[in-house]
Amino acid sequence: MSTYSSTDTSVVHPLTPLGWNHRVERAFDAVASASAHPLLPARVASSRRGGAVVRLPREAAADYSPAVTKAAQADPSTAPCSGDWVAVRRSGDVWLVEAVLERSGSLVRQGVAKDSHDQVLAANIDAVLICEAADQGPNVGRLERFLSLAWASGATPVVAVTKAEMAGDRLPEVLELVESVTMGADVYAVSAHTGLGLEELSARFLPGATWVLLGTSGAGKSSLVNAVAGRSLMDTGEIRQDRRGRHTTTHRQLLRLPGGALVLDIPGVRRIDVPGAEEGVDRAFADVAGLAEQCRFRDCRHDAEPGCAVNAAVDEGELDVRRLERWNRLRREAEWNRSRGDARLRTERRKQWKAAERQARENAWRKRGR
Ligand SMILES: Nc1nc2c(ncn2[C@@H]2O[C@H](COP(=O)(O)OP(=O)(O)OP(=O)(O)O)[C@@H](O)[C@H]2O)c(=O)[nH]1
Ligand SMILES: [Mg+2]
Ligand SMILES: [Zn+2]
Repeated sequence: MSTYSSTDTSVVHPLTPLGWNHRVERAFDAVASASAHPLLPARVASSRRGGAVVRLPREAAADYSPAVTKAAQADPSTAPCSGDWVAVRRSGDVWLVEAVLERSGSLVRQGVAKDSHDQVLAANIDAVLICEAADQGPNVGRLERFLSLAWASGATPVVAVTKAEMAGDRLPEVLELVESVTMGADVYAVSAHTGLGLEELSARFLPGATWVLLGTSGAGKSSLVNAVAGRSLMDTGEIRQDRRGRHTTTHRQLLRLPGGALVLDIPGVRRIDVPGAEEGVDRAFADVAGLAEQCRFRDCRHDAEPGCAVNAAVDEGELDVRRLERWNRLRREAEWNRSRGDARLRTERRKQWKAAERQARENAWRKRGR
């Protein structure tokens, strides 16, 4: 049973300010019409193991239904996550998340745990704002990793070089370095302190679109959100001297900017492993991947094969050999993570198959016993 009819277009849906759209509406209607209970759509602001904070649009705490809990135990990446659209119902005094609606783009990193499940950082995102501070490098290897993740999400990556005022005269140099590894992604130099570049970047935050901020702790993500919003939506913090760093933002938040865009501010990430999707890596390294397509052999390893276009570009000084090495490393990592994922799937399937076998044997045994 759907409370909001999809045929009535005259009224603005109460969740429109939270990014509600036709795709989500269809997904919700499909779930709601198959449910025995009356369901409401809601968007997850933040989540933890046993429950989530959802917007209905008013904020409410919601527990997970047994089905959602069971699915999350089998595969943690299916658990409700910031940005998710869910179907909820009232059960006594509490809200229950009955289903997680199908996601569009989601930002996923490879889980570092042994079970190799992916970890969803943000769901249903349209764009990823990668924040890299101008005063600390910038670190091109890290940018390439973030970009690989962002491209794999299906959302549009945009790069913000934060704390730009701190680079002083070096800013053009910093930007040149950043732009040497950000193929296909727009780059903005911004400063939350001086306001530099904020107007240009803000123009990208279209109403109803969902952005997620990705960067290390202390990169200035929350400061940037506050500066764009013109008021303090998020706490910000000093950078600690110890390298491990404490996070100022400790849980994910879904915020609405004055212009109508939604922003997921998430805690800074230190370790970020690319998930098993080489496509993301190849999009981030479109220049190298494009060269690789011109190699004489389709399975060229770009070692010492004749007719290797990648090595030719290195020899001619057109491709930085370090970038080539980083591409190889990320591809190997993605390949490895995919194979781990495949192995896990195989193990799970074998378990399911064995359980089914056992069940069949028991059934047969019972029948014979009768
Ligand atoms: N000079 C300068 N400092 C900035 C700027 N933006 C942020 N900072 C400082 O950088 C530090 C970290 O900023 P936050 O916004 O808390 O960083 P964050 O990325 O949200 O960090 P986590 O929440 O831990 O992930 C704070 O001390 C800010 O004052 C800027 O544009 N210029
Ligand atoms: Mg923060
Ligand atoms: Zn080659």
